[in-house]
Amino acid sequence: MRIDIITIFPEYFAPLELSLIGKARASGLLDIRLHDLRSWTHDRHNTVDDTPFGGGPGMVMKPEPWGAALDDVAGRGPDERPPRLVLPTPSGRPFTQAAADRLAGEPRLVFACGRYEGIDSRVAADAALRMPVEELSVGDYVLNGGESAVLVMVEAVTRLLPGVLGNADSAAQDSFAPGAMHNLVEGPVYTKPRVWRDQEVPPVLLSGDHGAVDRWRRDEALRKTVRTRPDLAERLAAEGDLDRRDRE
Ligand code: 6GU
Repeated sequence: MRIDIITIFPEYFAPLELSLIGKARASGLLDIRLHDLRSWTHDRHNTVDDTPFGGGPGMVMKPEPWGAALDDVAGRGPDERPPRLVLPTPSGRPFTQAAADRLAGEPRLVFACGRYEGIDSRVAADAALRMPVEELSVGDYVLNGGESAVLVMVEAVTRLLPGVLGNADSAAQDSFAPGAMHNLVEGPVYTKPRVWRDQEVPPVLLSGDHGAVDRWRRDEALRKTVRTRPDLAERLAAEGDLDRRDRE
């Protein structure tokens, strides 16, 4: 997969050189390219923002540098498919595991990181004439810019690519595995020692009874989901994925 990120803070993405994503890049599995938006400005101050038409607080990102950047970065050869353009914004549709799965199936993604009060709205409308465009939000809170949201999205998407996770982690991609966020949140987990600061590991985990362990894990995942994500538990109940005993 190829990912292009356009930003006024390329340094923000240094973490993408670490750990599994860094290894996937080094091995050629992942091609992540960073672009400084200011290299598409022509004035002495490399201006990327201006005051909003209609008044109001803050600044809006100017369309010209964005238009030129997207022409260069998201342009395509004569018989190539254009990339999918992702615009991180708190006003976008929610970025969910399902959205991550969908984006992981794309050969090319371009992320355009807005700052200030956002990017002049004509940029998305113009890009949409040539490529699929979607606005995505990582949650109901306000960030200073799209950069940290793009770090989140890139990590959630790239860990789904074949070969990016080690074998031990591949099972986590099973849509019914706890932690995959397709149905339940993950319950408690334990490792050695068996007793730590007077706390014992639940005995069922030491029983060797794999069926009992599976049932216990599902029960604990359900209890945790009801406690921390009543919204998820409600939806599962409505979809008939929980039987009555599970909900009690
Ligand atoms: Cl994608 N961008 C910004 N600036 N704030 C956010 C967000 C994105 N998602 C939630 N808050």
